[in-house]
Amino acid sequence: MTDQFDTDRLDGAARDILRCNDRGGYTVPNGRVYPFQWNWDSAFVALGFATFDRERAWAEIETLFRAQWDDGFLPHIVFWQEDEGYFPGPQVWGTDREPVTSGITQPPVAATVVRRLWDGAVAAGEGEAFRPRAEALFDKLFAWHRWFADHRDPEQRGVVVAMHPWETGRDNSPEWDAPGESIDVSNVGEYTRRDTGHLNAKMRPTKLEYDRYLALVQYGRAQGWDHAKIATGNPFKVADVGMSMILLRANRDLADLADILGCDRSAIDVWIARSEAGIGWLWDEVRGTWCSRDLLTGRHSGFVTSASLLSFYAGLSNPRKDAAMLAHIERISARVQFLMPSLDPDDPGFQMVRYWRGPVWAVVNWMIGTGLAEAGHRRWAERVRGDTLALIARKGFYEAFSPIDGSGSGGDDFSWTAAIWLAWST
Ligand code: 9WN
Repeated sequence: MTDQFDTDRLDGAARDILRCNDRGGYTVPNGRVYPFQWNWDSAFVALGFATFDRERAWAEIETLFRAQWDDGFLPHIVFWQEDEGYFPGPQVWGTDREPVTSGITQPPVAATVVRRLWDGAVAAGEGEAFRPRAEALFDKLFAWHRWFADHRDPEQRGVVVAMHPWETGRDNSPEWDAPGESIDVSNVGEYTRRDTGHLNAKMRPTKLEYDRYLALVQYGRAQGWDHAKIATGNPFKVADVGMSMILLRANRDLADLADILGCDRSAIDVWIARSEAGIGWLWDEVRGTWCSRDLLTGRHSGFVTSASLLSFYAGLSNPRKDAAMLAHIERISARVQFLMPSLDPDDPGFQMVRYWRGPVWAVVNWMIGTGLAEAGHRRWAERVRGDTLALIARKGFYEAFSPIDGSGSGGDDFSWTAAIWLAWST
């Protein structure tokens, strides 16, 4: 598949992007638009580094966990240095921590990545050298996953409840439109966005969406970023299908790591069992899809998004539901040139370049493709991988891509896109 591309040149370009965005132990997603360390970006970035610099790959995750809070919480942004280029910056978050961080988290892909880093070290005959680092990271990953169980599943349903659209990593997905209506934006006040100064506003969330993002930040700050209080009174509580599938997968990988390292896996098994028993709550029988569900109203979003297709990655297997999801892929594949659009192209709200309302994201494709391959759906797995590589080879290392014509959306020279290229092409 990769033979049709100038792989050597593109591998070199991808490595250059990671080196250029390296700020010394951590990597910024894009130097202009996102000048700090982001949580799930760093996890994916480590997959890229692992293809040419194992030491640097481990350091990426270790640096991220240096910002972990005492209760296990792992923030979505770490503000290691000042930079005026991004809003909202550290003063707006007001978490009053050292290092300065945001007060919300992001999809927990890190355990899955550490599991892969470990396998890579063992394959290279360096398992024993990396064992102490794997053990140290295991404890931190375990504490983060326990934090999810304690604070992001208030009804103990085996799902992950997002308290902010930014936590899901899919900021302006239409899944948050109806739940967002209950957020009072009347007191948000004036603010100046930076994203629309760097990028075409057509590719970004709207003013109303930003008002909601800011209102939720102000709410969390008013609670002193006490996550127990936030889980009780937050005006936005949505069981996110993406984070729920990702955490289930991450817990399976963490349990494997426990076995490998000789650690106790009993609590992890409880979390896995709870998810396996409860995640069916996110199946929308009417629409025939996995999707997010508002905890406050009980309503399913009803949207088919790229996150709906992470059930395979989560290791879920149900012949009827799997067949329904494969039928969605088949239908969608006839409507777009490049899989996997972040929103069903048959949805009236589909927009080919507006962020999480249409564009293809390499990192989500990596998870979808990995899951499909593991579940034995090789044809679709290869299609998703091939489309991802083709988009990058033809258009460049963009943040995201139009599924219709492949045009780049968002920032260029993007770290996680470079990382996925390396992880999938080599
Ligand atoms: C807010 C860094 C991040 C990604 C998210 C993506 C976008 C931030 C923003 O960029 O979100 O966290 O300001 O737009 O949606 O998934 O981690 O690349």
